[in-house]
Amino acid sequence: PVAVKLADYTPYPFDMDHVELSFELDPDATKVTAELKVTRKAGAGNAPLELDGEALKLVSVEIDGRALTPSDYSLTEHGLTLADVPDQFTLRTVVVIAPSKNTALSGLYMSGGRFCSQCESVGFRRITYYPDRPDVMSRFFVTIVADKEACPIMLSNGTPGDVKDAGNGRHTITWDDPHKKPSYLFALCAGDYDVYRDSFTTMSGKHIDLAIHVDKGDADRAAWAMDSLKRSMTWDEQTYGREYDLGVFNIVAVRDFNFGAMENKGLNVFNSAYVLADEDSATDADFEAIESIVAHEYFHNWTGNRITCRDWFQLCLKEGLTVFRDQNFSADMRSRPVQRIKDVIRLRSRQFAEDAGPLAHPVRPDNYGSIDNLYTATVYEKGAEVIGMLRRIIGEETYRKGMDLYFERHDGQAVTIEDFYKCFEDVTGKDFTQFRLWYAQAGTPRVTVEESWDEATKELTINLSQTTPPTPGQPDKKPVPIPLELAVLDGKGGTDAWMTVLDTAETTITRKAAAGRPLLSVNRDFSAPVRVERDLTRDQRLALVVAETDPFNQWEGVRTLVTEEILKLSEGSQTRPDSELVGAIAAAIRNAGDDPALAALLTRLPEVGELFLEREPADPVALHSARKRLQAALAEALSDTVGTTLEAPSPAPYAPSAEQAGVRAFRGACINLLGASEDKDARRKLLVLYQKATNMTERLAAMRALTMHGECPERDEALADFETNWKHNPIVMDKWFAVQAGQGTAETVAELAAHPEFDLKNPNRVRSVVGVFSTANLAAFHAPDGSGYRAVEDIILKADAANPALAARLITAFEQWRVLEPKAGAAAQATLKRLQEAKLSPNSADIVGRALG
Ligand code: DPP
Ligand code: ZN
Repeated sequence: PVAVKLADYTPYPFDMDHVELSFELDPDATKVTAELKVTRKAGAGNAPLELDGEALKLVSVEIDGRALTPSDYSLTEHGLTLADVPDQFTLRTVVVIAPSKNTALSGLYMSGGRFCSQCESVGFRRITYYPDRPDVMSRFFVTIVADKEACPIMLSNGTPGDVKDAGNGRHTITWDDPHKKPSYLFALCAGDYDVYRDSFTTMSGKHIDLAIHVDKGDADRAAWAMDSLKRSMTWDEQTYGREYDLGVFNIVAVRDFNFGAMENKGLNVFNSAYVLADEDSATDADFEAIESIVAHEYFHNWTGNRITCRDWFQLCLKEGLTVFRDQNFSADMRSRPVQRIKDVIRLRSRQFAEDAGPLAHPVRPDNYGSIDNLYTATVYEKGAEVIGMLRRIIGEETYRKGMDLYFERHDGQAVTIEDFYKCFEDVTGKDFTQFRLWYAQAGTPRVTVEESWDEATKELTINLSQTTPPTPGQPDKKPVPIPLELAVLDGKGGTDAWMTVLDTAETTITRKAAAGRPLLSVNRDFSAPVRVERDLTRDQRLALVVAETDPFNQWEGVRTLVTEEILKLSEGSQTRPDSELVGAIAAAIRNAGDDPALAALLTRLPEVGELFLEREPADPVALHSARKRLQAALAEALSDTVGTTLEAPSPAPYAPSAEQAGVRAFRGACINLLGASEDKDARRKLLVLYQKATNMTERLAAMRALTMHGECPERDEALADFETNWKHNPIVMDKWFAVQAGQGTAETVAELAAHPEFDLKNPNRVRSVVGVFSTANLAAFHAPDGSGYRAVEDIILKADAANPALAARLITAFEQWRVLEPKAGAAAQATLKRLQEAKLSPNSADIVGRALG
């Protein structure tokens, strides 16, 4: 594919401020009529009218009621161009599309027999001819005509008019969205749903009707999503002063969806996995994910919809900012330190890996081959970290002032990162040019910390330096401003904390201590998304963990210790886990008992993928085995705690509260330790835990722990029982597939792919097998004989033919081939080369090409 470049941006030469769309819904042949009021912009010369369009059957084109003939326009597979058009006119096009044949899940398609749409980024051009770019904003009027029986409910953006009879068993409705919006925020859903309804009164007293549309029989399972929505609405009022701006807010859950969810104006469409939950069918992690995704999409109403992106290079303008907002919402709903740790785990395992490989790109890229491939951990997660650093540097109050100015100045506009930062420059009087390097430079900065102590002056001298490694197309990097929260600790709870912004390559700080040599705590609360390198001995690290007063860094200290231990075990410089270290970690876990959610996180060992970044070449098989040995040692050291924890009953009656979830998280961590335990009785205990579980969190934990033991009758019994009980619930069955893909071998993948319920057309199902296997079961995926790659190659090829966005995402699992031990590395490279030879979609070809480099 030809790269699109940020530097080539030019404004669209026409305004299109009024759009009337009419849909005559039919799965095989939907007629779409579009009436666009077009006005040439002043100074736009005699530019032609260029409209995007893909996979459309053009029926007619009219200008101001006059029919055009094919000689009046040029039609290609990418769009429609009209060379000579007046300065002001109405364009009317009629096209026919086939939602039932749309397997790409972009544009208008069918899911579960209902109509649904997904337009971000460029799906609208698969609905009608249109300038499908975010800087063209229009007021949309949408008329839907559909069969009364098949589609009793017809939804689009904005405010609904009355439903009227349309003859022949059909009915019709017109939706009016008063807020101008780009085409990617358009949505249409129609079909037969059960509806969970509620309402909300905004801070200025406006009444909003809320509704969540789900599969028949599922309405009760939308209660948590609704509760999350109302809490999100309140939070955005209280935290950002943002009120909802329409009389209705609709959510539709669909089973077949490429994203997690989509923030269409007034009509959010969700992957049903992020809507439906109850104690019996969903885990605490599911409840937590629903809460955060509902919030994320709702928060987009202001950061994304009211103010949108000028072009797709600015994607982080809405995504990074909105992730930052949803992370803070979750922190306020739950525990701030626990939320921070989880966010950092996610950042490290996905974004740091991306930043270190061939797909590395800046938070705001300056070119792309395929826009679908830009929805990355870097844009989302690192984009959120950058906003977090901004807030840390200027302080919460000033951050809020800058955001207020941003909302006031740019409401109704499509803007850039520069526009956003101009607001912060205006409220602070500071220059953010250097700070914006965070948007332009790829790669994770490394901060090296060295310290020396002068006993005579009682001064600790701290030397800080930074470098950012080269990334594709960016050999040399400049220093970025890194806000580092630091503290010296006296070991008795005394903490002298401050923040330093490291904005040069190197700096030296001295800090006076009252008494003896203090311990230095660095990057507290993970104040910057960097890798901190410190040359400390194991004993120094242990002392730091004990003295630490920042919960994040306490966890971080334990993580560093276990990481070093796993590396030693994997390299053979040590054969057995060091019992002193294991004892110290077990003690830290027991001491954290009053915060079980934190204790659960301390019990978690870094995943193999996180360890890739620590050593090159990475040997996933050796790392996996080392990790297992350490986990078994920990299970033994904590066997009493595990026993007493699991003998106690699970909290009852069940509530998805943060408090109960914390208790269950630690119970889950104990169940997981039983999965690693070499105790002969562990499997039997796990089967009993599985059978007696009163909620999905513990039931699933027990089943997963059983699969950690490999093939055994107890595992088979649990898997068979689970399948029997849940075979009619696809969201729960995704877990059944995922648990097996997460532990098994290439053969397991082949078996799962041959299962009658495996469905290549359903992204959740494909991801629960191929996605989980290739990102969470790295020892098997990167097997040196290439068997793991062969297991997924064919599935990826088949998926690509139907759904390129899905396939391209799956291929990113190969991005680390260069850091792998030679055998696996060669097999991965060979697989990528075979994929390159195959006829791939542009999306997948883009990833393969960049991965091979
Ligand atoms: N639906 C995706 C998200 O909210 C893309 N906007 O992140
Ligand atoms: Zn988003």
